[in-house]
Amino acid sequence: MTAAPEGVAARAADAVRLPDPWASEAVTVVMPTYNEAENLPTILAALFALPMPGLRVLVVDDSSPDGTGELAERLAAEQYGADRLSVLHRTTKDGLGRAYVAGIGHALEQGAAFVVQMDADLSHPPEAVPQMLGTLLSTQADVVIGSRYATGGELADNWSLHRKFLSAWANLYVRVLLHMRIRDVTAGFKIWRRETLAAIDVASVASNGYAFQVEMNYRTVKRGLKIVEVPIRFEERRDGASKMSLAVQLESALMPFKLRRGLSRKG
Ligand SMILES: Nc1nc2c(ncn2[C@@H]2O[C@H](COP(=O)(O)OP(=O)(O)OP(=O)(O)O)[C@@H](O)[C@H]2O)c(=O)[nH]1
Ligand SMILES: [Mg+2]
Repeated sequence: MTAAPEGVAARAADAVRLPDPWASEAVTVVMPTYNEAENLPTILAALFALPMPGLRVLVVDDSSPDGTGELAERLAAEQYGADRLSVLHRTTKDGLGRAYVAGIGHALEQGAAFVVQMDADLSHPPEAVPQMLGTLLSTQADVVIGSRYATGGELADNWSLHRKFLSAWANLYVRVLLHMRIRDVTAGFKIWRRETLAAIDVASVASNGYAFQVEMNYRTVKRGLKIVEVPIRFEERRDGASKMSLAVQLESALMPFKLRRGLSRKG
């Protein structure tokens, strides 16, 4: 069952409290949005309820017809302040990967020490963010993945059987083809150190959709960097429509072969 909006923020306020200076680290959540106006106020309320005073959010909106970008601007001006919430407006919807490359680049320019990748549809539990940062710092990992398939991780019961099957199949396929020992290799919920993003040259990552997540992992593994998974419970999107398309699925199916042959620009 999906929790009520107040429940999401209450759980966030109750999240793991990190000791200082960790609690106050400069963390930027980069959140791509396309028609997420129904979800945005809830996810932002939860993120800003976390006991992490250094946390900022950068919404990367591709001119959503439902006004998500303008709503984010309004929330920044009237509620959270431009120092905590900012919006990167892009003119065309050209996929999750492009939005992330632009957003992560922007967050690094603005001085983020850590970057969180997160969906806006309430699939990723905001209260896991402090735990993921704590794990990153305490295990000296280079990236931490919020993982549906690590021991203790969960998938919401209402995720359709079709989506469960597709996700499990995609994971197996990628792990076997690319020899990566990551349990949730297509996960979109992660926290990166800025040094890791520099080391994998995020600006040159070419793929989009789920393949973007895979290419980021592949570059990290190739450089011998350390990936740690933290179990999370993944919820079905609360409101709004899915942007999953056949193009996204086809790209995900082909990208592992490209990566294997080193065809991705800087693989
Ligand atoms: N800026 C931008 N954001 C996007 C684009 N495509 C998807 N998103 C956002 O990326 C996040 C993940 O997309 P989803 O539609 O939830 O994809 P999914 O999780 O595979 O599918 P469902 O949860 O079933 O809808 C959401 O916050 C979307 O609004 C895009 O082309 N541009
Ligand atoms: Mg989603």
